Amino acid sequence: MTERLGRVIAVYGRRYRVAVDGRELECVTRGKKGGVACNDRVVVRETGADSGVIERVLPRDNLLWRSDEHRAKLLAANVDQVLVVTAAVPTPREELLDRSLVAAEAAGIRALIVINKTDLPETAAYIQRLSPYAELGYPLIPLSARTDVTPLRPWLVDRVSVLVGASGMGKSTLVNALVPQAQAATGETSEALDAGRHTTTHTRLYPLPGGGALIDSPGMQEFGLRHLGLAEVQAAFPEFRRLAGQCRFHNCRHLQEPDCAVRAAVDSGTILRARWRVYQDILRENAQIGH
Ligand SMILES: Nc1nc2c(ncn2[C@@H]2O[C@H](COP(=O)(O)OP(=O)(O)OP(=O)(O)O)[C@@H](O)[C@H]2O)c(=O)[nH]1
Ligand SMILES: [Mg+2]
Ligand SMILES: [Zn+2]
Repeated sequence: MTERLGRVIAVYGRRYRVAVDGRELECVTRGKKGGVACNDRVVVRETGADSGVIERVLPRDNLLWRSDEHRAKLLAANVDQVLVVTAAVPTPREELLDRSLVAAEAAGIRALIVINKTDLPETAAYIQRLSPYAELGYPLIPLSARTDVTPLRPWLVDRVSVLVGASGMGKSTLVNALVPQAQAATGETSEALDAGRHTTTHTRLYPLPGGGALIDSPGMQEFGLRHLGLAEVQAAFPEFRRLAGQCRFHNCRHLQEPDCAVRAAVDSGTILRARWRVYQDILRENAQIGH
């Protein structure tokens, strides 16, 4: 049968839903190839009325992905921005925020921080805590997915945005508020465990009524960045980039080297120590520094 161009709009494990000429085909890939991400542009061969095979993935503008020691986990391709969704409740692991930002930077995708659940009293202090991120260049967008999402709307027009964050932060609630017909499942968080319940199980793209699209993804616990080399990790921290050329050694790793401008900034409080720790953790995991 004929080959057609399509766009991947949902990823369920190794099965894919592909939009082709206004129709949706259930697809698999041929053989064990590299992997397909949500919003990939693909060439599909139809194998039945509602089914097809992805023959190949067209070149990507960008790719947001995670990786651990075993494998790559593709989040989304060809996106305009990453919306890192966080909230004061359930208590987030802040590292996840930093790692999401690093992944976006390394993929060359701009990142915004959505602080959800402003209707909760805990949120005011959390917004304060995250204010240094605005100085790093990441817009902070506080809102309540339950009561008012208008602060986010202007950021979304005609853009493809992927939502990432821990379980229970309210990504799917946000999708439902912005895409009335989405009907994405949302889940109660567990107060006892102070955690989400991993309600969303697959990645899915929802077209926005005014143009653009939102990609919802399953809540993550870890954000592995094994695929990044030293230079890429360093370049993914805007606060390090500003100090480029100011360390004594041109190849300074900003660890224990003498006269390191980054460490001086950490000691003086201009760079957040927590982010410098995340930087070291990433290098350690990737075996770029010893223990
Ligand atoms: N108070 C309050 N609760 C919210 C808000 N947004 C979402 N929630 C609640 O937070 C819980 C988790 O919401 P979900 O949208 O399922 O969270 P998620 O990020 O999609 O979670 P996963 O799919 O597991 O990754 C639900 O009980 C929501 O009703 C908000 O703005 N305020
Ligand atoms: Mg969800
Ligand atoms: Zn240095």
